[in-house]
Amino acid sequence: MTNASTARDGQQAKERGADTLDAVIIGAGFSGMYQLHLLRDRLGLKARVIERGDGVGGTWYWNRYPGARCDSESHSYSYYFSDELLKEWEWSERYPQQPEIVRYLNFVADKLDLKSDIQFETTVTAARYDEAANLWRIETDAGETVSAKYLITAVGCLSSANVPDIPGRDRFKGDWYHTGQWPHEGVDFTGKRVGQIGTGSTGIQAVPVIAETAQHLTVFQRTANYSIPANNHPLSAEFKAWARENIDEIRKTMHTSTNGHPFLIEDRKVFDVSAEERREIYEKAWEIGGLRFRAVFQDILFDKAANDTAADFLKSKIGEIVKDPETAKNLAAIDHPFATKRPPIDTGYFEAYNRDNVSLVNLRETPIVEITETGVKTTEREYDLDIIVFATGFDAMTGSLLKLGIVGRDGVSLNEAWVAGPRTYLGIQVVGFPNMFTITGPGSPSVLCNMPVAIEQHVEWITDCIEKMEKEDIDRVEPTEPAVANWVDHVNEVANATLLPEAGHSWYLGANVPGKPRVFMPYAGGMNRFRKICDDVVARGYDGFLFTRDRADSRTETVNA
Ligand code: N01
Repeated sequence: MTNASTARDGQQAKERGADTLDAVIIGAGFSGMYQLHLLRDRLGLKARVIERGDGVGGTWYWNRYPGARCDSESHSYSYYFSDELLKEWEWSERYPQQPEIVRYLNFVADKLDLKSDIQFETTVTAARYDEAANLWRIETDAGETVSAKYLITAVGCLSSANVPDIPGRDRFKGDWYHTGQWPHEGVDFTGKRVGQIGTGSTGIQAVPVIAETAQHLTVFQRTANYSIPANNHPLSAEFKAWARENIDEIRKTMHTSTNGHPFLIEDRKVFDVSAEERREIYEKAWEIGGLRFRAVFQDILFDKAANDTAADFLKSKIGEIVKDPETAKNLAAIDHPFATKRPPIDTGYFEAYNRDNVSLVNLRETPIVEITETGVKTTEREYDLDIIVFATGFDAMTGSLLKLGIVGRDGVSLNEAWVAGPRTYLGIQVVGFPNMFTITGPGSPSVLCNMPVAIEQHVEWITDCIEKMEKEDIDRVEPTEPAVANWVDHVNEVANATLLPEAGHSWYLGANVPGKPRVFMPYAGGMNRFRKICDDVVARGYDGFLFTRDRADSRTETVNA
């Protein structure tokens, strides 16, 4: 399989003692699995993945809520490092459902024999940098401490569930669930009065499915949201053959595109065309469905007037679909420009409100006061419920990292280092945390990109960096403070050049978690541009990174300045 497996017994690995690993990777989703494969099978290093769940899948292992489906098209939601894997796996639908993604990741894990080096059902409780030994000491809830030169976090951007601290939450006598911690055995809504809080991408997917069996579903909406039909459908034999035969072309498009999707953003601007033509373009994009809608004009995310045309079109669609005028009005009362929050795509979301057993509560008009023993109480009335579903999102991008108990040089924790918000260089490394790499960390395109594309780029970059270190006997790498400062400025600058910060309550800004610093976290400059920046950094001798080596006289020398 791939050139990666040829170096399984590579010599670069230093002997670091039988109980010391070269690398510990935290998390067995898309990123941790690929990182394990490259470190173990390409570099020949001793690497272990530590994973909380009892199986691979990461985000998709936990997010088993009704209707869970990816919004990247399945033929692009795959590893592209191996043609063999691509040819052997067949997706069944345009957008893959959660169980199929987990099956896919198990297929890859088995094919690459990854599970033997994944320690399941183990939670990392702390990771401390031991400066004298230049090792990370990783503690787990199994009571063991594992030591490794490299610590690589592959914990995903949307893995730390945000369950809002609504007064009375613990008093509720019925059952409640967060969509990101869904029971593996599923939840039976038959004949139940269900309340769902949250109408982000998750909530919008869950509503139509829960509505099918619940006696009644009450949706509590705080911020109204745009949604575009997924137009999901089974993939034809022709399409599957086309995808298999055009791997290079598809990969090239994904690597060239701004968001890592298998389509490019059109060059034309909104006001380059007449109002009539624009309407036709939007109509056609609505029919095609999915995130391609956002790509029909290049200035939707940059020019408010341009954005308004898309926003108005999408709001008008809500009015056309939803029969009850009051419900339609509340659903269309959207307060932010289109695509400034992650645009959900749906299967029958707005249509669900035409069912007799679905109703909407506009929390902007009647906010939740408390959760009672029997339901949810707003300023207007109490709703009796058997089940509450929290589709309330995540402590995104930093939450899962900060939970790991990471402590760097001089005893400074990551929580202390990021007290005013995350500061990284390229989303990959943090000052004061030598040899720690964060795959798709804050400051990288990650969530603004088709994730596997962002993940492959980061994992390959990290692997190349570690390979250099192992070949050249380098002991440490970490970024310089000026490089981090410049990068943080650049991340802000590119975000501020877009309309993205206008969604003031978005999780991109950390605004959904009380007390979290408001910092625009993902890199909005585009995946293609980011890839080039990372390549240029390497071409300039890892500009902005400091490599150091311990000498025999126990002094430390700088390998590059
Ligand atoms: O979370 P969200 P999500 N009282 O934060 C509401 C990815 N994803 O899980 O907007 C009442 O977007 C909150 O209201 P408001 C994707 O990147 C992908 O839906 O803060 N309401 C909002 O409506 C996505 O963006 C896929 O006012 C409260 C909702 O809960 C990301 O995951 C599928 C509340 C949270 O929306 C997160 O999506 C699913 C409170 N106290 C997810 N607190 C696909 O691939 C929060 N809310 C398709």
